[in-house]
Amino acid sequence: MTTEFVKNEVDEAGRFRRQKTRFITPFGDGPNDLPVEKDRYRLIVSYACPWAHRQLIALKLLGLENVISVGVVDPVRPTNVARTDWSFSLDQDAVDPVLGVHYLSELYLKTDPTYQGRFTVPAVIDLQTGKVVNNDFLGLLRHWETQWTRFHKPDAPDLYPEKDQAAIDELNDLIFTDINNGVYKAGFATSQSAYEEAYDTLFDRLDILEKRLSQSRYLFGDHITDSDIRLYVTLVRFDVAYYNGFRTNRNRLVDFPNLWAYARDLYQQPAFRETTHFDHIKKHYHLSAIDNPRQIVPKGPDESILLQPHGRATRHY
Ligand SMILES: N[C@@H](CCC(=O)N[C@@H](CS)C(=O)NCC(=O)O)C(=O)O
Repeated sequence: MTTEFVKNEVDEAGRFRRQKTRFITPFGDGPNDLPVEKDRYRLIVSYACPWAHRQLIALKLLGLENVISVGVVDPVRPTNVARTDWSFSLDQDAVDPVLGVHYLSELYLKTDPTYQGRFTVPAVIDLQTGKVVNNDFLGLLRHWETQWTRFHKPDAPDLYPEKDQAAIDELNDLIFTDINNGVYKAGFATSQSAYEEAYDTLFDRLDILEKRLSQSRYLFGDHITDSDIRLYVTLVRFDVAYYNGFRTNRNRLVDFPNLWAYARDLYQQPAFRETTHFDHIKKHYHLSAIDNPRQIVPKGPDESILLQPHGRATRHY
């Protein structure tokens, strides 16, 4: 498996340009919205995928994990089919127990037999039809936060507080464009200049956030918000996958004092730790996402250092 699968998403200068999201119908109470109903949907994720990981963190923080069911694909892409796909080979008989399919592509093609895009996670399936109704990797998080409030647990955090919404949106743009997607732009670039452009921007933005996190525990003060979830999913993959796999190697996460302590702070909270599966992350990136002809998965780094004290809860900023 190689980066071949993104070949349609590279421009003439070798820059990675992500495909447009196909299924974006929002959740809500409007006539054309997806109805907000318990036990109606199944969210298909890969634990390796940062865009899917952010959904799992939000579901747990908000108490939605018993409202929306979750199916997990094998982090290693199937090699017994000619297409690039995700399989349910971790499940008994390699079949998703709820949807009864072997591959994610079956769900996309059942929804639209002419579908031409990549078969991506996260994908929300309507259990009434077995079809993909939303694979909006950017918008889904906001839906759980703002449209699913009637099912939030009583002490759920407000991940998108009204007073900070404009600032959160602005910071999220930077986090998405230059950090979350920035690592992919570096990793999937097909020219030296496109790679270096992505690399320089990525580290410039990380330097800005490093400074910002010297002044507050989280990105917006002392409460976790949507932006923290978005940043965490890239940070926690940084030294394990991106640093060598995507050549984002100016320095490691552990070399940034504040970003590293901040990542430990988040990791030590159940919604983050319990959804972080390093075995899936390492296998996916090193076996399926990057060229690795000998298919050897790096043994390190030592992930237990994420449990070292972070000191951020008691620090004065
Ligand atoms: N839906 C978005 C982002 C989600 C995404 O790229 N997910 C990755 C895993 S992190 C995926 O499922 N890729 C499948 C593929 O490229 O075939 C996209 O279309 O680019």
